[in-house]
Amino acid sequence: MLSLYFSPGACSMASHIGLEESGVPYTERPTLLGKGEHKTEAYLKINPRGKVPALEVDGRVITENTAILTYIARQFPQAKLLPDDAVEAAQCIEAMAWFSNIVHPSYTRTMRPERFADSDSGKAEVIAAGKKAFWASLEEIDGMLKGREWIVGSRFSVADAYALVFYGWGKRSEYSVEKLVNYTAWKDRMLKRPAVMKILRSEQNVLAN
Ligand SMILES: N[C@@H](CCC(=O)N[C@@H](CS)C(=O)NCC(=O)O)C(=O)O
Repeated sequence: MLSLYFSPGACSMASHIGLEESGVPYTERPTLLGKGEHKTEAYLKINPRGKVPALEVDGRVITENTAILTYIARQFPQAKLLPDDAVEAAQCIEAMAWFSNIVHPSYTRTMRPERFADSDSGKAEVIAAGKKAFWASLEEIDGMLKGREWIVGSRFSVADAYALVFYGWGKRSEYSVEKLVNYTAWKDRMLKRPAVMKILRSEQNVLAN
């Protein structure tokens, strides 16, 4: 029995897409960040860090997209969500760790500068540095996709599910994502996947329009 705690528009979309791609049944537990539902006593029992996503597996909980997506891919191998080759599988996890450690936190600086500085000028500097770093990450992802159809290996993997979050955030925040030709062509390939489109629509993501 799987239950996914997620908030539309948040990074939890990566795990949401991964689960949908796996084809296994799961229960959706929307936990709306905008309404503070991630800070309620009930949710803090699920994830004491107060973050989405969280995946409940028969009463036990996994947090962090990288761990959730790796679990889904390994638990449901028939869905082929990790490359077969051991090095490529590790590279898939490598990409997700980088998304989580570097790419996501740079965007957080642009949206939540008050977590990093107190003064108005300090916050402005945090936003500017975050925007620069986030754009550099988008360009790096564009480079990773040069001459390739998928982030790692020769087919869709959970790393692709995760990479779509940042293209969507870039578009939502009016970065010039269309200039990233490889990333944009890959995004168009992603939109052809029924599971991806289903989640984009259900989360009312900007990429579904
Ligand atoms: N490294 C974590 C990041 C989780 C995270 O920061 N989630 C955000 C949404 S994008 C969140 O729940 N933020 C709520 C908050 O910080 O108050 C992961 O990949 O799962």
